[in-house]
Amino acid sequence: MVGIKTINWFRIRSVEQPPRFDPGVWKLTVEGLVDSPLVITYDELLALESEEQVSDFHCVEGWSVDAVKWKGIRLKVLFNKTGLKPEAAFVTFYSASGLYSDSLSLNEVVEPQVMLAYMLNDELLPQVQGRPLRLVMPRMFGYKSVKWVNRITLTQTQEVGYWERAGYNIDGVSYP
Ligand SMILES: Nc1nc2c(c(=O)[nH]1)N[C@H]1C(S)=C(S)[C@@H](COP(=O)(O)O)O[C@H]1N2
Ligand SMILES: [Mo]
Repeated sequence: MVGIKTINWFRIRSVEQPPRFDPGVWKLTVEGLVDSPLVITYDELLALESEEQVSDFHCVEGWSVDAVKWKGIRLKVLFNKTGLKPEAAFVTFYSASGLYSDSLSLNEVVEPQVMLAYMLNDELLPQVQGRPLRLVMPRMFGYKSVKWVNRITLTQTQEVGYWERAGYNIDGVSYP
């Protein structure tokens, strides 16, 4: 398609410049309503128990990518390390840019096809597609799949994400 930048058949959609990624400095933080906050390095992330899946991707604009192969970690792997306080009910994913975020309920985040992915079609995520880590939530529209995730917080009420402040549905499945 002329004039539309595609990679891995995705149309690149970013409201911010890809944040710089330095594997020696990068950290992922899990905090909020957890028993013990967690900070892990990039090497530690790659050493966590990982899984692969093939799932479709849908953008609210009406384009989809079929059969995307992802590799990454399930959220449970992180939560098993941090423990969760009984009041924890929602999970927010923040981009390293500080500009973009979105959230899921704790139930949604442990659905079978939800993961934090670091590989796409057998390669490390391209920088514009979230390197080193992005959320994958195939059941919901693409705006839920936060790129460049480096901070995850557990809260009692749901945080409203970037596109939801602009009117998109917080449930991520129906048109605004
Ligand atoms: N950090 C960040 N994550 C983001 C976005 C963004 O602007 N910033 N856009 C979202 C939207 S609307 C879509 S459709 C997908 C697009 O993913 P892609 O750029 O890999 O095609 O990323 C989502 N995640
Ligand atoms: Mo999107």
